Amino acid sequence: MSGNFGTDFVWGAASSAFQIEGFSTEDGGGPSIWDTFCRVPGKIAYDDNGDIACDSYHRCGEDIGLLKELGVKAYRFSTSWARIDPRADGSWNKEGLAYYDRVVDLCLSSGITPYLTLYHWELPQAAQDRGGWQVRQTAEAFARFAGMMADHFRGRVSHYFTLNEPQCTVALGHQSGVHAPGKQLDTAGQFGVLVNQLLAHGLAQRAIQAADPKALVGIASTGRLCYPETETPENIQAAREATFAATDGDWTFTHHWLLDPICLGRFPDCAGTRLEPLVRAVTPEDMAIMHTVPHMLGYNIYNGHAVRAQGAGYVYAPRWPGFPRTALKWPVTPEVLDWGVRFLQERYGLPGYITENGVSCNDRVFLDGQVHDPDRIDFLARYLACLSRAIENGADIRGYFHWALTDNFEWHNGYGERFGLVFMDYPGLRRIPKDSFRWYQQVIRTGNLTLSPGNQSSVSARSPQRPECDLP
Ligand code: IFM
Repeated sequence: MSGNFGTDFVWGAASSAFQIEGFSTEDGGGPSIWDTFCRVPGKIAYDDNGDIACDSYHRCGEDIGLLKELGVKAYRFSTSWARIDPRADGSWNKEGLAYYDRVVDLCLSSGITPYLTLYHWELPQAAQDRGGWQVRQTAEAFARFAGMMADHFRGRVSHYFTLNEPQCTVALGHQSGVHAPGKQLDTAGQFGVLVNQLLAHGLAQRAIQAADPKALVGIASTGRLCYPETETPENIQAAREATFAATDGDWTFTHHWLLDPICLGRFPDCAGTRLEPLVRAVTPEDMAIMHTVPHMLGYNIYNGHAVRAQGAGYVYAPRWPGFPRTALKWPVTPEVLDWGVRFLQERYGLPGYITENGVSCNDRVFLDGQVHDPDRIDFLARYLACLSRAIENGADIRGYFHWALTDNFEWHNGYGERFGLVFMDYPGLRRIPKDSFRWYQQVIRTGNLTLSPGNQSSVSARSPQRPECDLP
């Protein structure tokens, strides 16, 4: 099957600084909250840490060579704020910045457009010591950093994402505490962290545009998405409602609590919830800052919920025993790249990019020395077929960044999870392109989603895994 991806479609791959670079403090860089968090016993699986990671700090040439071989048009990577601005006070660490000059210049000389994420969770520890995302000062410091970056990279970088998945900074960093800085705040505290990130986005976008009026700015969002269990009008409406529901229970992991203020200038309607008084306390002046509409939205999408209409409301369709899951036990639900994307498009109407999508598999080197990952190929073929369907139905999705280019440090799961198209042979760090690397290479070249050149069976745009049975 060929996807409906036009010739301008931006095929890419993604990474983030802390997950691949290692050597945070080399050449004058400062520690980030993740360096600190990794030192707390029991926080990271296998007691892993980011000290070396994939050593991309020294091997970026090899990684960008792989991107070139893959044939991507764009590379989404993040710059470590702590490496460049270790005290988060605007005093530049020139050597840290020089590393990103190399990354950007290597991309450009390889014909790859850099899509630069300014914050992918590596908050300078110095900023955390002053209150981190619980204080407004961090938003202001981030905006200064963003403006300086846009000034420095003017003419070389024209696509920026301000923050990556602020939802995770709230939910994992300040609610459950499984991510740095490991806080467990109450609802008011969590909402404060969201507000400061919303201010950070608005102030940063303005600073970027002031420094480089030609720059395009976005934000990378994640959260719950739903799709109809079967495509009846009632189920479609139910899935839309479930996607954008505002409840006390799970507001932190939703797209709309981030994107409504940014794109629509208001918070979701949350009458009758604990959030209502918090929302009412936001001043019109702050809302005006938050309401800085981006040029593009980034969507990081991995899975979703099937929903069916029930009475005047909806229910999540139960997942049957043995429901397909990834190595991380995340459900495999390709339809989310169709309906989830359509719902986001309807609500925000902005050009979008899938800034992350991919799968963790139990990859290993086989006896033949290769890394065979049919699970990933099957996953991507299904998800991309669904994305193609969303585009066919009017969703303005302009690019797709596979998460990730290489296996890397998967936060509190350490190096145990592998999301890469390229296998990282720890600890020697030999990079071995997986079968999926070759498969994605031919998708980029031809737009063809067939599973393998010898297998012409078409890929269904729906999950064929649903068992036929009479059970309710
Ligand atoms: O590895 C992460 C990434 O840093 C943020 N989005 C989800 C990925 C997989 O968990």
